[in-house]
Amino acid sequence: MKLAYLGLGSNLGDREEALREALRKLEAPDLRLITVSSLYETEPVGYARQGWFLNLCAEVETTLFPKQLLQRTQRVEREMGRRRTITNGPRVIDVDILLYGNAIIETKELQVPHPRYRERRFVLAPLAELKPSLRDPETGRSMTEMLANLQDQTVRIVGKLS
Ligand code: PH2
Ligand code: MG
Ligand code: MG
Repeated sequence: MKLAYLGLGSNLGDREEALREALRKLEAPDLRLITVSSLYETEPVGYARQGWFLNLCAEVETTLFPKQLLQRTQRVEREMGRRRTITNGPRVIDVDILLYGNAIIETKELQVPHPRYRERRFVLAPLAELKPSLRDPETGRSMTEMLANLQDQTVRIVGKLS
């Protein structure tokens, strides 16, 4: 069993329902949701001409190996009609593997920790809510420390998924 952290985001259609559906589809006997963060409404990062996102993070317990976990997240994205178009552009659903235990993985198709999560308030705010003292396996810095060092990017808690 490993603890992993997933980051989910949506900025097209019924964003809240997309997050709810993705969590439902991810869960299985080999992947259990432990805790789901609050819902955050977040300013788009990387490509400004798109709507604001709803983001959340989930702590999951899984027997899947990292590649299998990636296949699960990609299957859910595909089933929900995700099309790969503009980098960082609008999407119905995005499911990213942020952390997988203390693993450091550098392959062509999968990098863990997620290569950009340390600069993203839309990831660190919900992660710090789930586990403020959790440390990045590469730098040893806690989620709270990394969050404190970020430039502004607007995020606000809008509630919990029902
Ligand atoms: N995802 C991106 C790029 N930019 N901005 C916000 N606010 N939330 C996201 O989930 C997001 C983003 C690429 O996956
Ligand atoms: Mg992403
Ligand atoms: Mg992604």
